[in-house]
This record gives sequence, C-alpha cells and structure tokens, in this order.
Amino acid sequence: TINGDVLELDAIIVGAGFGGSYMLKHLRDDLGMKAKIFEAGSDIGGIWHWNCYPGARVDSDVPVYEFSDPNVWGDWYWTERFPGYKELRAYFEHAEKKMQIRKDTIFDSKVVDAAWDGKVNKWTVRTEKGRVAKAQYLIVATGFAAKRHFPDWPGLDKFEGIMHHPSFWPAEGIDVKGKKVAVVGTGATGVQLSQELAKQIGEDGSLTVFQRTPNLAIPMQQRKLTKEEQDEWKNERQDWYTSRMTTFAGFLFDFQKTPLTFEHTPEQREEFYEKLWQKGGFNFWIATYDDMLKDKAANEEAYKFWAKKTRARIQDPRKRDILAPETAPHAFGTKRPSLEQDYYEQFNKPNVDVIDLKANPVKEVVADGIITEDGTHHKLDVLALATGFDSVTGGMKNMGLKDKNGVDLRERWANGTFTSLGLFCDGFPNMAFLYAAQAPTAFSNGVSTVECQGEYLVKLIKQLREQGVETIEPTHESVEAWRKEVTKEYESTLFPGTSSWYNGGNVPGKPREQLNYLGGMPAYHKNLHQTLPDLPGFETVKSAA
Ligand code: NA7
Repeated sequence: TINGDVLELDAIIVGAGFGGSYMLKHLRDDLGMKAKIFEAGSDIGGIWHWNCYPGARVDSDVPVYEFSDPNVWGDWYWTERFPGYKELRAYFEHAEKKMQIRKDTIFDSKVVDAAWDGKVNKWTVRTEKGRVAKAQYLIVATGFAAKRHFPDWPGLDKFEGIMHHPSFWPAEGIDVKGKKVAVVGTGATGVQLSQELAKQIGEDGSLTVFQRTPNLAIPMQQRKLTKEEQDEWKNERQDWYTSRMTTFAGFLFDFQKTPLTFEHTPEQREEFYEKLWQKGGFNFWIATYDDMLKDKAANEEAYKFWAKKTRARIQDPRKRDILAPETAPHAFGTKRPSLEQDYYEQFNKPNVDVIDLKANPVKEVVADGIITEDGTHHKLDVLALATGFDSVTGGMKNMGLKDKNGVDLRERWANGTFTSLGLFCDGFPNMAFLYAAQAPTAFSNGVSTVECQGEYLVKLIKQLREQGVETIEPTHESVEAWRKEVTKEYESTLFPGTSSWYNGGNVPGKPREQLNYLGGMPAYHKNLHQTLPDLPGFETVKSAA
C-alpha cells in the first residue's frame, strides 16, 4: 500500500475504537468483506488509547459500557463499576483476542484526504504518510472527540514549563510532586484530572484550577466489583444489552415519566433525589423526573438539591461560591455533568485553589506561568489544557472528506450540520459515520449508540450487496427532514439556553446548533430500522452487472 501501491478493499474504516472495531468485525466476519481500519494512533482502543492522563476513567457503568458480543463478555471480569483507562485498555486487549482487530488495522495512519471516484464508484482514501486505499464503502468511526480545542490566549506558545492537552498526556506520566500545577477547564476531563493531581502534588506542590464554568458534577459512587457478583450477572447479561436499547440514553436506567417534579411533595422529592444521589453514576441526571431537562422550575429544584449537597462539602466560602454557586450558572444537566469521587474535598486543602475566569480572565501566558487580568502572576511548572474538543463535527471536518463534486465537508458544514439519520450525508455516496453528529452520541452510553448504528449499517450493507446495489446516498429532502427533527427535539428542552459542546457553543465561531439527536435511543433505533428494506429517503443505483 505504500510507494504507489493502492490497497483495493470493499470497505475502509477510519478509527479503531468501539465503532471501528465493531464495523470491522461484522463487515469482515459476517459479510465476508475485505475491510481495513486506518487508525491515527499506534494501537486499538480509540479514546482509551489516547487518554492516559491521571484519573482518566469512563463515566458509564459497566457492564453496559462494553460490546454485547457474548464471545467477548463471556470470560471478562471488571474490577470496578467505573473502570479507569488502564482497565479499559486491558479490555480492548481481551476484545482483540476475540475480534482480531489488529491484523486488519493499519496504525499511525491519519486520514487526510477522502474523495469519491465516480468513474469506478469507489472512495480513494489517503493518509498523512502517503498510503492510498480504494473501497466501495467508507465508514468514518472517529467519534466525537478527534479534534482538540485550545484556548487562544496570547503567549500560550511562550510557556516554558510542561504543557499538555490531557489527551496527549505522556504515557510514562509526569512527576508533579512538589510542583506548581494548573488545570484549565472543568469539563469531564478537567474534573477527573484535578481530582487526581490534587493528590499527586503532595503537601509542597500546588494545584490551581482555572474555571470558566462550574461543572455541576455528581457523585460517581464508585465501587469494586467481585467475580462472584459478575458470575451472577451471567444469566441476565445478554438481556441487558437488549434493555439498554429501550432507554432514552442507552443505559439500564431511564427518566421517570410519572410522577413528575411537582407531582411529588417537597418531602417526596427530597427522598427521590437522595435515592438517585446514592445510586450514583448518571442517575441524578438521566434517571430523574422526565421534566427536569424541559421545565425551568423543575430544573431549578434539581439544582437546589445539587447546590445544597455540594456546597456543604466545600469549607472556604470563596471557593464554594465559585465551584457551586447558590444560583444555577446554567440549567442543570444541559452541560455534561462530570462524575466525581472527592473532587470538591480537594479544594479544602490549602494548596488547591480555583480561579473564576469569568470574573478574572487570563491576560496572557508567559514563560513561567499565567497572568490574570487582576495582575496576579500564577507561577507554574505544569500546565494542563483540559479545554476539550471541537466536538462532534470537528474530527470529520478535519480529514479532507469531499463530496462527489469535490467540495470539502468543512465547506458543506460551514454554516450548519446536515445529515440523514445522524449516519449519512447527501452528496457522499456509500459513506457512513458513527457516533457523531445528529445521533444520540453525546447524550448516550457510547457503546449503545455505536452498536445501534453498527447493527443497522451491517444489515443495510448486507441488503445492498444482496440486491446488487452499487451506490446509495440519502436524498437532500431526507437530510433536511432529519435536521428539522433534531432541531424540534432540541427546542423542546432547556438545552438551547446553555452554551456547550453539545451545541457548538464551546468553540469560537462554530455554528450554534444542536449536534445530538435528543429523541432517545428507542426512537432513534426505530427511525433507522424503518428504512429497511424499502430504503425511503435514499437514492440507489444498481450495478450494471
Ligand atoms: P469539555 O467538556 O468541552 O470541557 C472543556 C473545559 O474547558 C470547559 O470547562 C470549558 O469551559 C473550558 N474551556 C474551553 N476553552 C476555554 C478557554 N479558552 N478558556 C478557559 N476555559 C476554557 O471537554 P472535556 O475534555 O472535559 O470532555 C469532553 C467529553 O469527553 C466529556 O463530556 C465526556 O463525554 C468525554 P466552558 O464550560 O466552555 O465555559
């Protein structure tokens, strides 16, 4: 495939995380297709290959956060309810034995160009290092966090200490003991990282968290899992993978339809919230009253409970008001709440502080630290930029992906995102993408979305092959209709009022629009499967043969 040779395939998959691995396994083993993955990194695991910053951990509980294939889970045991990155890497190592992903993955191969050749009805894909492959199908499985986002502060390139985006944290780690450390950002990454670094700095080091928006983080309620209890799961486990597709966000818990927030008395409400709080994980977010994300007053009740619980954990009144203000900074749950274990307690240490960037923004970065508008020079040895990603669409717009007329997706989506079913784009024949725009993606358990989409795609491609269909592409009307559907769901919630990576609000200049489908997993599943077998909303061309 190098030095001018072109690799001829049936399908090119981009990315070797959950999505890419699922597609490779099923296209190759179920449909007998010649398929290969191009992966930018040096190993399998997707997000778990990239993220090895201290404290990196999944916020979805196992075992819903795993492949549903009994061949994979049958002899796998987790040690914790929310495993850390090392265990997730070990899980991918285990999955490798069952799925054989590596032998069909070409590593260190970042895709920089993908163009449709209408003469032969194939995609031509090129990587940064000059590998070229051609295939009938292109499956983009780069996820929602493939393009990093950095602050545009003056002088950032002048910093002479150690500086990293957490997804580029060195695998060998950084010794922060006794060092002056800063974490910028309080998303899921920033919270996990700060919670851990605050312990690693020791008594002589310092940690300063630069916060723009408080994360309304909720207790993870982490716990160890025993082999015995996992043996007891065995009989039900397969059913759980079916059940996870019947809930809104692809978990084993769901919003409570009735009674709603104000149908409970204040005492009942308190008891209900407390129960969710003790259950941990995302229960307080997405197993709560069904009106929490739709009704402002209901949302305020949830915030009041959150603030009361959280404020009680922070001793210093100044830090308390920054981390957990009395009035809600945004509607609870309309930005992704992080799961924390003892994040707030870290701020009770004298050498752990938080700076409110809204009140006191960064003026500039200098060789040995950060200077804020109030004139303070924060001297630093280590600067972690946990400032997130050009999420959901950034990765796809950054790989030279062109439509059949040669127009780059970056241009096509410059003013807004247009997809059919959160899987296809008009003008891009035989191309599908997983776990990205206008699908349940960021508001779901990742593996549930990936398997929902993957299972459908495999069925679709099987049918197309059986029917001798050479090209398939969504109609412009179906793309317009899906965008309307996505927007309609979004506008029935409190999400539009909050700026976040869910709606492009985190990256200056990015169009403000809903990037996730909020109709829930069952409706999404139904929308996909009702296109089979008649393919409404698509144009297909059969091969001349
Ligand atoms: P997020 O959730 O996008 O968090 C990024 C954080 O960085 C967030 O607190 C931002 O504040 C902050 N940020 C971004 N740009 C700046 C600038 N310029 N100055 C100061 N602060 C800034 O990314 P994560 O990596 O934490 O998590 C991504 C997802 O991955 C996560 O939700 C999980 O699903 C897995 P803001 O809130 O925008 O004010």
